[in-house]
Amino acid sequence: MIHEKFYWLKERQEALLSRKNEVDEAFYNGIYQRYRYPVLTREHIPVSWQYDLNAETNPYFEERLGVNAVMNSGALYMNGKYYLVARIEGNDRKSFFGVAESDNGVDGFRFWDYPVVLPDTCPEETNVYDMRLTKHEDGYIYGVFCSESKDKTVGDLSAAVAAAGIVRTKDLKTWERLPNLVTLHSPQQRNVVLHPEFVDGKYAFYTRPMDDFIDTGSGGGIGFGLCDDITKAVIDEEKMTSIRKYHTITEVKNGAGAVPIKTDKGWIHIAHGVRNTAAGLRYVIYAFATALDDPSKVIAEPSGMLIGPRNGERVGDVSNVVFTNGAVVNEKNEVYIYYASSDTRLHVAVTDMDRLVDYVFNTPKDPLRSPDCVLQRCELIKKNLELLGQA
Ligand code: M1P
Repeated sequence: MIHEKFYWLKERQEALLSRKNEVDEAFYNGIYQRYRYPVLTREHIPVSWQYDLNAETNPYFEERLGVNAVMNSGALYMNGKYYLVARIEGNDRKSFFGVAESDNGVDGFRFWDYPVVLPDTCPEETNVYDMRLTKHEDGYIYGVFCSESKDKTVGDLSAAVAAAGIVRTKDLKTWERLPNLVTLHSPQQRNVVLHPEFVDGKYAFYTRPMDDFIDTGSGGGIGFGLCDDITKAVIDEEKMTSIRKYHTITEVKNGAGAVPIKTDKGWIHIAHGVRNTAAGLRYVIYAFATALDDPSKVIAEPSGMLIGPRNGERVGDVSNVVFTNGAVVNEKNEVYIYYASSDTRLHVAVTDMDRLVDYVFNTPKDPLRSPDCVLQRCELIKKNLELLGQA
């Protein structure tokens, strides 16, 4: 017999799933619009994933397999629908993936009946998260994610090794697991993204060379490497693309985010940058562009952040974080950037290609020093005051 509480909980969830999202009118920057409600939260997880519905075996209708957070999601726009492969973190701290689908990209996301069950080919793998979905010109949809295992070479119980796991699919239902990416010169990798086109006839990856699980150490920023065979992906040379710089939003580390978006002027990348503060690390989202004929060469890098955590977004399991690993463009050239806040929930910011291109190519660069930054701002003010006739 189904427990009566199930119907109560289901009705409550239905109200959430059918709630219309609204543009957050209190926010304006001309670049994108924020939305009032997150698009995915732990409350979006189907009741049947968490509760035993049987009144005999669960008389108190207690949560049996709770979910703690729904966050960093890969994104795909396909056949008029918006798909997210969300990172779902159970109460047991292990993450897994679930596909959620929506007709409009800003609300109504519903998870499919079952979470994604990836082929279990790596016995050492303990945790998986942050899948980037690349619709590659070879015809497959690739999922590149962080595959984490315990570092057994040191005595520290929490020491871990991060590698890039690779799967591919045609329908988000059947997944083929390929061997993890091997980078010959970087001991660890996280935030790896597959470029959607062949480069010089090869598969191209954005990497994030790391000496250690948390610290990038000597890793200078976002790398770029080529490999001949994705079924045995090995990268020798990692060239640097967007590099970390002193006293900027990327000082501590940065990492590729969404799959690059192709525009007439270049590939637009939406990535994350990390700096340190007295309250711990602060993660923000920034953008840059690389050349169409050389996707490793940065040709534009607007100053500062594109999206930072605001209001309630600032607080969560890992506070003061916004993080993206998915953005899509629809046939109207609208751009949906999915970003998680504080490792807890997922939001959307919506813009369009013209605005995004304008932002990336016309926002001034970071002059890197306060005296130059203030001069840059004075120049803007001067022009404006002249225009206003107040100079
Ligand atoms: O906790 C913030 C983010 O930390 C990691 O990002 P990075 O590798 O750049 O430090 C990731 O594990 C990410 O999942 C997480 O949101």
